Parts: sequence; C-alpha cells; structure tokens
Amino acid sequence: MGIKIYMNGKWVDKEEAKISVFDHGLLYGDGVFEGIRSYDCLVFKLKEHIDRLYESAHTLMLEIPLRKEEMEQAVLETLKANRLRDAYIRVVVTRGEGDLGLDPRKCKKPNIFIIADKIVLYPEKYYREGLEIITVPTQRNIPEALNPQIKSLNYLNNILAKIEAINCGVEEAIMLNSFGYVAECTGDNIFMIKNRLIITPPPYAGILKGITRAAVMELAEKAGFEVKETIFTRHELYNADECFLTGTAAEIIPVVKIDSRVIGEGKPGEITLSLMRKFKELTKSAGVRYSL
Ligand code: PXG
Repeated sequence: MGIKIYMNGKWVDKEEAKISVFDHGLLYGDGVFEGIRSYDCLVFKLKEHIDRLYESAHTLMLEIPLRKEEMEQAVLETLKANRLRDAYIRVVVTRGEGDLGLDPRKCKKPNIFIIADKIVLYPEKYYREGLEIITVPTQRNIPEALNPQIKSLNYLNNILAKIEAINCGVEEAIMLNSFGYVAECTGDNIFMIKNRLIITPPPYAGILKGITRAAVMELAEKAGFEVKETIFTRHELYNADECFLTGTAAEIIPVVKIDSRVIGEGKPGEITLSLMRKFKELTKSAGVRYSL
C-alpha cells in the first residue's frame, strides 16, 4: 500500500495526487508551503507552522479555503492515514488552475495538498563530525523585493545557492545579503558562538524567521546563555568558537569548516552539543499529539 496524500479534503493514493499544468503554483511559483516534523506522534510547533503558512498566504492574497483548525486537523489526519510516528510533513497551497497569464483572479480555487512521509534524515556523520560549508556567489534575494517571510513556491534563489555549494563538493551554502553580511543557508538559519555569546542574524538581514531558530533561541536563553540578533560578517564567522545551522529538516547541525577556515577546534562545539541535546528533549516532550 502506497502513501495517502491529502488533496483538497480527500485522501488519495500517490498516483492519483495530481495537479493541473495550468496551476499557477507550477506556472509561476504562485503558492505557499510549510515543512513540519513529527516526533513519536507529537507534531513539533504545529501552530507556529500553520500561522506562518496563513501569514504567507495572506500577504499573497491567497485565501485558504480552510480555517486554521481545519488545516491542523488535516495535517493530523494525514499522519494517521499513513500510520506515521515520525514524519516529515509538507503542506502546500497553490493559487490553483488559471490561464496562461499571471492574473491570479483567473484562479478560482486554490489547491491544497499535504504529503506526510518518512523523514529522510541527514547522515549521522554530519551531527557527529560537523559540516563543512562555503559562502556562494548567489546572494539572498533583497527583502525589499521579495520578503523572505513569505515561504513561497519560488525557491530558485536558494536552489541556485545550493547548486553552487554542490558544485564545490559541499552540502550547504552560506548566503550573504546584498550588503555582504551573513544571512542564512539555503534551507537553514545560521548561528555562531563567540565567548559563550550566541549570535544569529536579525530578520532585517533578509532571513526567514525559522521556527527551529526561535525554539533554539528560547532553549539557549532558558539555559542561561545570552542570545543576540545582530549583523555579522564572514570574518567574524571564521573566527567564531562554534557555528551551527537550524531548520525543521536538519534540527541543529554543527558546522566545523567555512570557506576552508577551521571553526574553533574543528569539531562540534560544547555549547552546540548541549543545545542539540536540549532540542532533542524538546521534540520528545512538546507538540500536538495524535494517536495511530
Ligand atoms: N531559512 C530558509 C530560507 C528556509 O527555507 C529555514 C531557514 C528554517 O526554518 P524552519 O522554520 O524550518 O526552522 C528554512 C526552512 C526542507 C526545506 O525540506 C525546508 C525549507 C525550505 C525548503 C525545504 O528541509 N525551509
């Protein structure tokens, strides 16, 4: 039995989960999405993800024909339909079918689909040994042109950066903003630690305000660390004691080398490791529960 996809209120087989070639989500990237995780039948930060989805849609004047509670329910039902305890969930809302022009008024009905599948974890090696990353030529989109809080179906900026990283033989890319300051990675936020101070770029650096980022900042503050949102350069990053990335898929990944510069001791740092442990505990204890 294959996986069941939520498609506009019904659960259908993967083979039947199809979208028209006239959908503006495909033709123009006109749509929004969220990536969510569940851990042992607990959906992590479900409300935060649904809120962000609806905010992205609101700015695009894309009216989602479900109340937020109904959307949350649809996510939980999709997990149950697939009998998944630990899952990666993708919620997508597209503008819907229109004609070949940009005009969103031609699209009468948004398409909503939810995919819940087994989470494909990053190799354990990354967490144990830390990641090597590089900065790439592709800068983050300027936020004045396209606000990075809109989690839209248009990820080409990040995909170009990812290609550049892969071409150089590494898995992740640091993207700078148009002023040359460190912004974030292609699907993860970035943190550095210097003299026990935990630093991450502020939203005005042109980043997505990651839900994992917020959770990690809260955990760090609760543990007594000072956390500062401030602009920083690559020079400061190269000379940090520790560095790590955060995101729904990655959770917390230590970074040990950036643009061939060794970070700190060249192995996952002590504070990073303690935050990784705290984050693991959080995912096991907090979230919206469902039963199979
Ligand atoms: N920055 C960007 C640009 C992102 O797209 C994050 C940071 C981390 O945010 P959260 O809320 O997840 O902590 C993201 C995450 C995936 C995937 O499948 C994730 C994202 C985008 C595309 C793919 O892992 N967004």
